[in-house]
Amino acid sequence: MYQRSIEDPAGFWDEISKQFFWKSPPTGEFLQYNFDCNKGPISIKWMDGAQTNICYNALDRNIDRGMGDKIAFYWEGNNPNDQGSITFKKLLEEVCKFSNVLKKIGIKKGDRIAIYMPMILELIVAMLACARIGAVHSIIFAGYSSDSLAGRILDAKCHIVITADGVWRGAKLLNVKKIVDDAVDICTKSSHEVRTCVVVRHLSPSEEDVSNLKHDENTEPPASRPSLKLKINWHDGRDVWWHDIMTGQSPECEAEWMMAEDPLFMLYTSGSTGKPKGVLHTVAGYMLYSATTFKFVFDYHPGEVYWCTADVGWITGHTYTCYGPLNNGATGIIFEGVPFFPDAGRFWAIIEKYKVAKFYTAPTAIRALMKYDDSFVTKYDRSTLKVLGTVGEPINPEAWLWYYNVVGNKQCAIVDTFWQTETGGHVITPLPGATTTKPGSATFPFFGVVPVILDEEGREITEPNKEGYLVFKQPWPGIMRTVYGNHERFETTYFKKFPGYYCTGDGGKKDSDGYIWVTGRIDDMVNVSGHLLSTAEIESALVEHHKVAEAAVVSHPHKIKGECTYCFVTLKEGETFSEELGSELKTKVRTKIGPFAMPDFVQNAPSLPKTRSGKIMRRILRKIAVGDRDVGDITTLADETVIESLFNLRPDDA
Ligand code: 6R9
Repeated sequence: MYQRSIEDPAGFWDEISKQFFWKSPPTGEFLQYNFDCNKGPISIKWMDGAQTNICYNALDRNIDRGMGDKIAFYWEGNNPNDQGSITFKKLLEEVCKFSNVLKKIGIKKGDRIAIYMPMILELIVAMLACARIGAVHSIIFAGYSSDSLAGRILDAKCHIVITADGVWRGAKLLNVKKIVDDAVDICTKSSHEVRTCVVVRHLSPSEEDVSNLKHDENTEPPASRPSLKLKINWHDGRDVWWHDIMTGQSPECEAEWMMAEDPLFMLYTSGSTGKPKGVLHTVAGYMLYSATTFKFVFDYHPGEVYWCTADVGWITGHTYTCYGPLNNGATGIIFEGVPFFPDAGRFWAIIEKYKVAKFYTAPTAIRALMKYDDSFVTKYDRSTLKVLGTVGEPINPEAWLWYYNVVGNKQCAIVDTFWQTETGGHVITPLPGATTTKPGSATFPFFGVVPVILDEEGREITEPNKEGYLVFKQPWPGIMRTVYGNHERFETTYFKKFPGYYCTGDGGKKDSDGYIWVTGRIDDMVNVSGHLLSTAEIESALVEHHKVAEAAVVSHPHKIKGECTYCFVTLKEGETFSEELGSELKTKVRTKIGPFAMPDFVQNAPSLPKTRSGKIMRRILRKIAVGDRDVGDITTLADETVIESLFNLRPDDA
């Protein structure tokens, strides 16, 4: 199948497309593309001219196939006593009602909708409703700060935000609505109007709750919903309750028939310049690719329960919590909580509770959980498990083996799936039961994907184990089509360095058996717990502090997170560095970008190692960060004494 998929991609995917519903089927040229920026603008079109709707395929098509009463999602709350579920039929009804809501408030095909929500079923309803009426969803992970959220609302010019009042994350109660309020204020200051904010009542008590609940405000762990602790502000005229606006809506809504290459959603990912890029995916190609990778990589069989722990706010949640599983009629789980609440056995408890067969998580979670006694895992029944997946960063063999031996009890296939927000779905991955795996290798390309390793000059490296740039030679249906509002940036970021190839930004090598090993980012990106952060973005947050003149941020290895950030800051004349200032700067980054971006180390740097032309030599900073005195070639360095002084100023815990 792989051979056919790369020799005749159009024929291969045409056959697969027959499993879907088309209002008007693909008839013209199945694939048209230009991957070479020397030959003209980069463009990728699959099934151009065909008409379909991904929400219709995910719901109506499956209901027509007799799956109406099947559970589409279980919902597992942060509190183990909080749970729910929704069938395909009920999900369609809710989606149609919310589609009608969106239409009622004036949303039309092509409008962008910002979604900032915790892991609750309404999040799925909201995104599918957008897809149903042709609105472009822009989901922002509900862990981003109000600044980051505002930046994304502004970039996409969203006039509506869908959110919830709050969420429990472990023992922490987060006021989600407050972050949205602050973000909307920032937008208003930039003369952009957010007209409507739809709020799901998830935790905040209604008046009736307030009078009925005898709730000890200081009870920990948190009691079940609602919580009297959560108090939100309300902006009349702008804010509307989800349940109010849904009342009386018809549970039917005809799907908008979308052109294959119409936009489906955008999702922001870090950019090396510091400004996030709105990665744009289109309807039909993404539908084919998300569904097909899901089917083969998890070897999904009807009746199985599948669980992807990723938040829907990341691409993994888009493709492998929502669209991929639903288009296969699979039963999934939406988990609101965190792996350590109430204790480090939570993942495995959920696997037992729902008899999960296919499980998908991140290496950072595995590393964090393997520190605990194995009994946290083994006390739960995991005999239903068949495939265990990982994604987000390279997995170290030690974690891989623990996942295989302890979690999977040596009975499960491990699939280490390499892909990106930009690729839409898995691009390098084993197929369970079919691919012989090696711990730490993502193995081989998925159907339609042609990976190549290039050297600095753009020549293909054929020599085994020699590291180079990981690039792809031809498009697959799920590849991104553009950066929202900035096609030039799309071309420069991914296609300029090596004309004719899509450049991942990752390094990789092939071993003598042809297995691909992804070695990590080779641009100015840091992968913290599977989340890509741009060093430039962190640097600009740091220099916003009035005492900071210049900042340089590099990656530093971290036992659990994989990588973390190490920041060098040069203070303004007359300022002195202190531990206190260090913590203040960490908090600055946290509030500017989000909690997950908080740096682990901040070090004083009276001056930075620079080339004579003034470029910061990050290669040297990376060495200093880990205390490695073998700094390599320093002939281009303007002032050698800088190095010694920086070594002497390293924080004690680094
Ligand atoms: C899906 C997702 C993409 C970056 C990617 C790479 C890293 C993801 C990986 C992996 C090695 C794997 N990455 N999976 N590295 N092995 N199996 O994570 O998307 O958030 O856009 O991150 O993550 O560096 O370039 P995204």
